[in-house]
Amino acid sequence: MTARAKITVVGAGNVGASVAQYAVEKELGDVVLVDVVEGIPQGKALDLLEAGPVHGYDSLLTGSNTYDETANSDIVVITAGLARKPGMTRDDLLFKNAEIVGSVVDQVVARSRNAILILVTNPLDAMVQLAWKKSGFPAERVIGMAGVLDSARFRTFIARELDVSVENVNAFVLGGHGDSMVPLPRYSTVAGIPITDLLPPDRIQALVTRTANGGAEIVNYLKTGSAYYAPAASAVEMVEAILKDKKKILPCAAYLNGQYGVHGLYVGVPVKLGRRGVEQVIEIKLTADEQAAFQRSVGAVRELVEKLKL
Ligand code: TXD
Repeated sequence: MTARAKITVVGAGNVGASVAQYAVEKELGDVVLVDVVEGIPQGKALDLLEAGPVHGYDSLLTGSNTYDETANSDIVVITAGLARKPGMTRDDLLFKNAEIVGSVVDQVVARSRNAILILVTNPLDAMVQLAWKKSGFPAERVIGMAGVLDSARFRTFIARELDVSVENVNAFVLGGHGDSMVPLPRYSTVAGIPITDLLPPDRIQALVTRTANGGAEIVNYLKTGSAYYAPAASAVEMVEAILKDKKKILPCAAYLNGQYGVHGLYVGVPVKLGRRGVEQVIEIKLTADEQAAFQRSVGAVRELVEKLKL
C-alpha cells in the first residue's frame, strides 16, 4: 500500500502496455495491468517494474488476470478488446468489443466506485456511451480518448509541413472518432497564428484528410494491428491532467446534454479535465460549414450507439 495514485489499465496489449509504460515513466502512480491472457499482464508488469531503476521511477506495477488487485483505483484506462485489421472499419468491432467492454466495466466498478474511467477501445464513441450506461457513474467520470490522438496527428502533420516545433502547434478536432471527425483549421494555430493564415486551402485540406485517415495509415503499415504509441501517449496525457488536477483543456469524448445542440450522447468536444473528471464542456461558435460537418459526425455516432440498444 502506498499513498501514490492507483491506475488500472485493462487490456495489456499494445496500447495498454504502452499506457502503463508512459504512466510510470511520468511517475503518475502505481499501475495494475489486467488482461484475460494468462501471464501477459504479469510478465509485462514485472518487465516494466525492472525498468524502474534505469529510468528512475518508484511506481509499482502489478499484473493480474482478475480484478481484486484493482480495488480502489483512482483511474481505470480500458483498452481491452480487438484492434482493427486491414480492411476492417472501427464499426466492425462494435458488437465484439461491446461484449468485452461491458464485462470489464462490471468488474471494475464493483471494486472502484469512485474511479474515473477512460475508454480507449473502439469504436470509441459507442464504447464510452456503453461504459457510462453500464457503470451507473456520473457522466463526468466516464470519458473517451480520441480527440487528443486525432489532434496530435494533425499537429504532427502541421509541424512537418511548416518545419516548426510541434510544441508551437495547437490543433482543434471535434466530433466522433472516425472518418467523420471534424478538424477545425481556423482554431488550429502555430505560435498563436491560425494555420489558415500560413497555408493555402489545398495544403490544409491535404493535412485534414491525412488526419482523418491517420488510423488507417498506420494499420496499413503494421498489418497485424493498429497504432499504439501515440494512442497511449494521448491517454496518459488525460490521466496526468486528471491526477494533477491541471484543469487542462483537451478534446475528449464527453457526454453532451444540450451543449452543441446534442442531447444524451458522447461526442468529441473540448473539455476541461481535472480531478473530478470532465469539469466543463467548452462550447465554441461554429460556422455553418463546421456545424454541418459536426452534425454529420454526431449522426454517425448516434447511428452506431443505436445499434447497441442500450
Ligand atoms: O483513439 C483510440 N481511441 C484508439 C482505439 C487508438 C488506438 C487503439 N484503439 C482501440 O484500442 C483498438 O481498436 C482496440 O479496440 C483497443 C486496443 O488496441 P490494442 O492495439 O492495444 O489491441 P491489442 O494489442 O490486441 O490489445 C488488446 C488486449 C489484448 O491483450 C487482449 O488479450 C485483451 O485486450 N482483452 C481483454 N482484457 C481483459 N478483459 C477482456 N475481456 C479482454 N478481451 C481481450
